[in-house]
Amino acid sequence: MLIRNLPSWVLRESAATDEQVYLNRRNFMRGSSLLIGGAALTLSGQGADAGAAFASDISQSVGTSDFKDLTLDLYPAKRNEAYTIKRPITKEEISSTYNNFYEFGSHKRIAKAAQRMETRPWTITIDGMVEEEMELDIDELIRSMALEERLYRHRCVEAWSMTIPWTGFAFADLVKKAKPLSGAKYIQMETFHKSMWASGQRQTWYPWPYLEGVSMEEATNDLAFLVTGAYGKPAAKQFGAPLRLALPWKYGFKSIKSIVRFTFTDKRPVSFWEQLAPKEYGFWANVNPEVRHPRWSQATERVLGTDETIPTQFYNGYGEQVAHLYKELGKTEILFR
Ligand SMILES: Nc1nc2c(c(=O)[nH]1)N[C@H]1C(S)=C(S)[C@@H](COP(=O)(O)O)O[C@H]1N2
Ligand SMILES: [Mo]
Repeated sequence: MLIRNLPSWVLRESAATDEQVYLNRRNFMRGSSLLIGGAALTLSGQGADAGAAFASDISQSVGTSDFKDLTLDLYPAKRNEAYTIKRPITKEEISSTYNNFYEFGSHKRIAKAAQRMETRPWTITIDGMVEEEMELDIDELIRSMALEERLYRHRCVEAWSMTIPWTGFAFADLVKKAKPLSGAKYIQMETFHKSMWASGQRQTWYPWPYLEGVSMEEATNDLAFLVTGAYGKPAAKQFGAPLRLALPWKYGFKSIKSIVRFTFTDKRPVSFWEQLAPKEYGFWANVNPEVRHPRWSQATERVLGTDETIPTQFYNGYGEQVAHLYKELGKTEILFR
C-alpha cells in the first residue's frame, strides 16, 4: 500500500476528496451551483496500485473500435528523437486507466464511460480571425499532416505526473493551414458538447463545453503538439480521441481533449477551469514548483506507476524551449495573470 509513505499534502488532498464527493452529492440533490476547482479536488489518494486491478477489466473495452479507422496505417509513426526524455515511459495500463476527463465523471476511472463517445465521423471547425473558415474531416486532416511520435512528460496540477509516447503533429502546422489574420492573438479551443455520450455534461453547474486557450506564440512553439495517438496506435478515447492537445510545460488542464473547434481571436479566452475558479487556475498555468496552488504545494510530484515522489521542475523541465515566451512576466504571473 502507498498510504504509509504519502507526503502530508497528499493526505490533505485525500481529505479534500471526501469533501468533493460530499459536495457533489449535495449539489446533485439541490441542483445548485458548485464553485470550487473540481480538478484539484479529486486526487483520490489511490495510487497506481488501485489502477492495476482496474486495468484488467478495462482492457477489453479499450481499443475495441466501433468504426473503421482510416488512419490505422499511419501507426506507429516514426519517433522524433528531439523529444525523448530520460524518465521511463508510464505503462499504458496505468496511464489509460487514471484520467481526468470531467465529461465522463469527476474522478479518475472514466475509461469505460469514455467508450460511449463516438469519435467518427468527427469534424474540426476552424473559425474566427482566419482568411476562410473551414470544416475539416478528422481523417483527412490527420492524413494531411506529418505524424511523428514524441515522448512527453505530463504534469497535472494535482501534483502527479507521467511520461507518455504521444503521436501527432505540430500545432504550428494547423495554424499554417488555418491562415490566421494578422490581428489574431489567441486560439480558443473547445471540446464536444453532447450529454448523450457524456453524463458529466448533464451536471449543469459546470460551464460546458470544456474550453481552453493559448497565445499564438504558444501554439506555434515547437513543443505544442496536437495528439492523435498514444503508444504507437490511435489514441484511446479516454486520452481525448480523436484530437487533443499536449502542452508539456503547462499544467495538464491546458491540454484539452476531444477538440471540435479552433477559434482564432484577439480576445484572451477564459478557460473552463478559470471560469470555475479564477484564483486557482490562471491562463498561463506554466508549471512552477515555487508557486503553491492556493490549497497545496507544487514543489514535488507523484510519479504514476512508481512509488516515487520527485521534485517538480520549472516549466516541467522544458524551460529551454519556452522560457523566452514569458520573460515579461514575474514568477507568480507565469501561472496567473
Ligand atoms: N475536455 C477535457 N479535456 C481535459 C480534461 C477534461 O476534464 N476535459 N482534463 C484535463 C486535465 S486536468 C488533465 S491532467 C489532462 C489529463 O489527460 P490524461 O487523462 O491523458 O492524462 O487532460 C486535460 N484535458
Ligand atoms: Mo490535471
